[in-house]
Amino acid sequence: MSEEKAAIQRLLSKGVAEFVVCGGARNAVLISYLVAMKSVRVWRHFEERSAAFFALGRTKETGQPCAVITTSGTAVAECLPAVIEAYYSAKPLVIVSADRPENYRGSGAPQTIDQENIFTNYAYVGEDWNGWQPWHLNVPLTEAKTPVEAWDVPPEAFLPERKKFQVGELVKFLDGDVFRGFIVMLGGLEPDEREEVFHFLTALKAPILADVTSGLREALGDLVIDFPTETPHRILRLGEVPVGRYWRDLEDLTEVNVLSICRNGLPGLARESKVIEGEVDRVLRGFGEAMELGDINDDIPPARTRMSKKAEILESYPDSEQGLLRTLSLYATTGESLYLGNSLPIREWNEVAQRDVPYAVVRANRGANGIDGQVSTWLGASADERDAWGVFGDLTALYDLAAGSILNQVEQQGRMLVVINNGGGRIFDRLPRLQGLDQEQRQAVVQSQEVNLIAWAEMWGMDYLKISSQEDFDALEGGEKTVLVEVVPSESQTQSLLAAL
Ligand SMILES: Cc1ncc(C[n+]2csc(CCOP(=O)(O)OP(=O)(O)O)c2C)c(N)n1
Repeated sequence: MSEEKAAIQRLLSKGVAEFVVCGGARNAVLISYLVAMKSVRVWRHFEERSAAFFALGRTKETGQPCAVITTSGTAVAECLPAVIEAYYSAKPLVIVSADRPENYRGSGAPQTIDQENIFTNYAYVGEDWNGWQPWHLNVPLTEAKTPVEAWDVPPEAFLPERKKFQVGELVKFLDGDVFRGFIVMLGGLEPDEREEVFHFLTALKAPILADVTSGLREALGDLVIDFPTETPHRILRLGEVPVGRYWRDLEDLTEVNVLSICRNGLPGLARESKVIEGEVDRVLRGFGEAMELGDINDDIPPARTRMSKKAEILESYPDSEQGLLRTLSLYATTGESLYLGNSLPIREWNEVAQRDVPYAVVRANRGANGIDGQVSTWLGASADERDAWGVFGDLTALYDLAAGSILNQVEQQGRMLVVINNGGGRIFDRLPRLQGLDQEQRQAVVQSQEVNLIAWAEMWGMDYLKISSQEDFDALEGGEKTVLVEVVPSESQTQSLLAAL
């Protein structure tokens, strides 16, 4: 069997059934075999960084591994950011790098770098990949010629190792002194974790600080609070690290006992806290029926008054960033899925988005909090979906300009690529500890920019709509092609609204 076939066979035996192939000569035979195979799905991308994030998006959607095939040299290195994101979100991203034969190593010959173990501890290398982290398969290849004979072997089922966990810590936690204040913090959840979490929390009836990426915020209704009235004694965190400010505050609130239940087993806090590593739904099922704890600190305000003050302020500044985002959140309920790109849109969505209608699917990349590869991850995760909505900051979008090259391979009907163009990384303007920067320092941190996004739409054949006031929403409509929706908020209204809030 050829070296290429042997490598593909190894991937198939681990359940890899989707591939994103990137161009090159050294990997051309590998690509040729894959493209000819009927039993695997193949995507094409010219840029390895975006390709790897796209593949990560596929793993998020399917729960199955997806492999990127690269040539040798720096092409492999481009996959590092996606590998890191996959590592922290425990996703089966696979990188297959063609390499020059072993005797070339250290020679300085063209396109020859030291690529064995290039991802260090972020990717597994070896025979016993367990499916819970990225896998790097480096394949030294002699220069075989095309064409190759047709060959097709169906992939085996993907069977990640089952996580082993103890629920004793959770039993103790819920049995302890919860009457001194107890809240739940809900971060991003996997789609198959949501139902069990919903049942557990509706039985528990404790107040919940829920991120929109949990996919449960709207469904949990009145249990969801904006902020705790008093510092609670205990916090149970479920899913990914929550995006809101309160989680960061917890770093210093060391008197609060925190127990996290999450897939990557990382506490998400640098100070003392407890963790149970496992799929959240399986851990909760292992625990059994939750007893009602209720709300000891009266954190849950009557539903009707909760949003009314905020709604009033939003109405006074309709064309502020938050005002436009709120209207966008109403339109997005018609979508099949929602993806939130970077921190500020997620935070603002948490704060001002509508809460009456649940979004069918909510996704984000929160493993390492990078602003890179976000558009590509969205495209991968929603590749087969109509009416897919993605919302990104302007720098986040600019980071992933090559993402559009794969648009013609994904479903575009009703697709909405929304960019909140507030002229740079405005999250830094909102941080109290950065308020003392002078003008020049601020520009360097915020990276103010004035690009013309119409050109990006033209480049990849997208339709384009600019929204800078509420009236502009009248023209917002999905079509056959992706619509790039550039939202340009009024800076003065945003500042007034922030002051009022
Ligand atoms: C790869 C990477 N580089 C830098 C950062 C630091 N960072 C976090 S948010 C942000 C700004 C994002 O700006 P933009 O996408 O315009 O969103 P906004 O904050 O304005 O909503 C930056 C640079 C990061 N998270 N990831």
